[in-house]
Amino acid sequence: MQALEEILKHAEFSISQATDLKSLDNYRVQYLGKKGQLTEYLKTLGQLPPEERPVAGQKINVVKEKIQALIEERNTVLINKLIEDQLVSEAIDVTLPGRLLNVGSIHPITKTFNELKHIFSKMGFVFMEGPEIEEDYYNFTALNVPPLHPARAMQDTFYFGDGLLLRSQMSPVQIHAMKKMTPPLRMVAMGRVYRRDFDLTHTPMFHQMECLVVDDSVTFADLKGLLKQFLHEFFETDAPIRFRPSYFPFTEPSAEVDMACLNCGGKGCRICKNGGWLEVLGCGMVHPNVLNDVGIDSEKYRGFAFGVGIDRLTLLKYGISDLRSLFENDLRFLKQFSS
Ligand code: 2NM
Repeated sequence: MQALEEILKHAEFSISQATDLKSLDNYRVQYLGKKGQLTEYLKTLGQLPPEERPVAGQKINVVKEKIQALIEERNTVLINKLIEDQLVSEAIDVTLPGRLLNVGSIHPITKTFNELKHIFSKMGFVFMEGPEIEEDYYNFTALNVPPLHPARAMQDTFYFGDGLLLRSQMSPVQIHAMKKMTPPLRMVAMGRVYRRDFDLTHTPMFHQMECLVVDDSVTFADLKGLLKQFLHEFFETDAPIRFRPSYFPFTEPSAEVDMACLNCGGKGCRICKNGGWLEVLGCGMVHPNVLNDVGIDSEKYRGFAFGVGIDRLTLLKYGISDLRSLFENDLRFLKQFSS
């Protein structure tokens, strides 16, 4: 009896000192396991005189239940502590500022696309599209550039053979439109064009906008007025513009248009290569051959057209010095256009 009290006292002490579930389980084995101290006692019951056995057995069971209860109690305490520790260590501070989402930005070329669409829609132009793979006829022949004409060498073209090519300008879209519709016509075609050019200022794919008006009495003065309004609105400036005579097979007369340098105002700088002027586009009155070929009577109707490089417009407007940065998709560059 004395010894049982000793075991209980020991058990009470050691169980209360158990700091984790593993050591608590060790105590369970030590007292209640198959070879545990109490189990050993139960085995010795047989050696007692028969009349003492019930009392001793009862006493052992009482101690056993007490120890079981102690372990149970300690177990609950340890598990609660474990949960509490976990709650503390995994706590989330909901008052910390959130991480910013990585928000995308509109590509500068797309920005220019959108602005051009806005400007020309307001002026009553419709936007039309066409295939990037064209027939030789729509890209050249219908534009007054017959086979073997030297003007074909003005821009090197990607040919597929079988009379197919990658369009080298947006004018084939105008040819399709003129064949389908009847004047008066005010239309714009914007999109990708392809030429065999690759250096500091040329990429084999670039973007062009071509604009066409066909009506019974349009003149070069209308073209000048339209271009002046367009350039001033797009560049948000009233810088002077000038027309220089030029040559395109599909227009007569033809001109190239310059705008006073946006950077130096015409004094001469690195951007305008000290000339004071920036070349921005080509234009002219649609050649009678072109009108007649698409079935528009050149005695009754006139047209004017211009073509402009969207990539170049974008470089000039945003002061970007290297054309290639438009095509590299470097996020550090693109992020600057996120507003
Ligand atoms: C330019 C310059 C001048 C042009 C002509 C035509 C068409 F189809 F009506 F004949 N579309 N675009 C044209 C005229 C394009 O690009 C520098």
